[in-house]
Amino acid sequence: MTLRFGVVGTGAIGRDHIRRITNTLSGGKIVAVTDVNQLSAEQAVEQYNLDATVYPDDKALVAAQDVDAVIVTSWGPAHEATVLAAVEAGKYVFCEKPLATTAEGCMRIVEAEIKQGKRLVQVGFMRRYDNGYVQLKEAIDTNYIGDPLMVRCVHRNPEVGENYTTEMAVVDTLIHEIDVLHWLVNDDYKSVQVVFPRKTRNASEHLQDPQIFTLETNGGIIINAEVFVNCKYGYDIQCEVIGEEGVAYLPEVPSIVTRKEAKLGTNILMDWKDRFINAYDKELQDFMDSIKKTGEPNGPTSWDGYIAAVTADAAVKAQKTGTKEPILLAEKPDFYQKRVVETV
Ligand code: NAI
Ligand code: ISE
Repeated sequence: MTLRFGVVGTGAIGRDHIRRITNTLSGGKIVAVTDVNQLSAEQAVEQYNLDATVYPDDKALVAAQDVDAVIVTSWGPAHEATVLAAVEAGKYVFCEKPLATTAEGCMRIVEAEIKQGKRLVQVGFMRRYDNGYVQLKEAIDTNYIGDPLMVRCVHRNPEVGENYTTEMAVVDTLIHEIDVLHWLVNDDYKSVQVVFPRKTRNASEHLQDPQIFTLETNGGIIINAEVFVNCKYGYDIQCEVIGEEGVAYLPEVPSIVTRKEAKLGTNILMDWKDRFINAYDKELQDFMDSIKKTGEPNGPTSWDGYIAAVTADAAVKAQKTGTKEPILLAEKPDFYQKRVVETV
């Protein structure tokens, strides 16, 4: 069985997912596309030589008889409406982060999904599929480094566009750490605090950059996460877990090492698309395989989308107050308790 996809939003990552489903992965086919910029949708069809219909909007695409699953890669504020329409129509959804821009919006999706009686939604938190994070998790879950006590992370981008704001450091960037870290250490967050080091002259007027977040879990693990989106030198993701019996590091991306002119050198990637290319492939392949095998997707859930939104809200508040802000989650519904997510 081939899963027939409709794509809402044919920008950067929308096209990247179209490319991987069309050229790299197996079991899926793009049959429909839409974008508020119709020209972009038409160009995507042409670029990948798709046998796909261009729809005027997400509602028409969701309603199309031949669309089994919807990929949501529009701008964040548009996600909720499309996801809700697809879930209410009983269609599968792969939604890029954020699931919705508010915790209330995520909760509406959670409720709509529960009403359908089965999992339909997977959120594009791809780091859970990254080999390095999977190995880190194994070191924790097998108790190889003992109980985790502290985590230190770095999320650096070489630069960002003019429209990137202080808040986006949370909702666009830290959101990946927010998701992957609670999964990694098997604990929920309790509070978050933010401090702003001296600002780089490379950041725009409306962006405080870098920022340092301290998250505390219910079990007392302290996580320090730096977001620095104008670091200039590369796209750099680091993570170190300090346990009672040892320490585990996220592996560096393999690259040749050169010795030249009295220098030892190794390359650093510049683009997030390259850093997590295998993880993006794996998450979508798993989405398709799992639906075929079990009738439900297996990756990050709507509830994970909700946890990320609540945590992001508290972090944005902490940016403004400068104090420790509590992270208060609703009780996890039984519907998601039963569903154990395995992404290895
Ligand atoms: P983009 O700006 O390149 O593309 C978004 C596209 O969606 C544009 O072509 C725009 O015209 C279209 N669009 C906006 N609202 C729409 C609507 N209501 N209906 C139909 N089309 C609409 O943005 P990009 O970088 O592709 O990001 C898209 C989403 O993916 C964002 O939510 C972003 O946070 C997420 N993302 C996730 C990444 C990850 O690592 N998992 C990486 C990059 C983006
Ligand atoms: C971008 O939107 C992403 O999702 C990338 O994965 C992330 O590393 C980057 O910082 C974001 O701006």
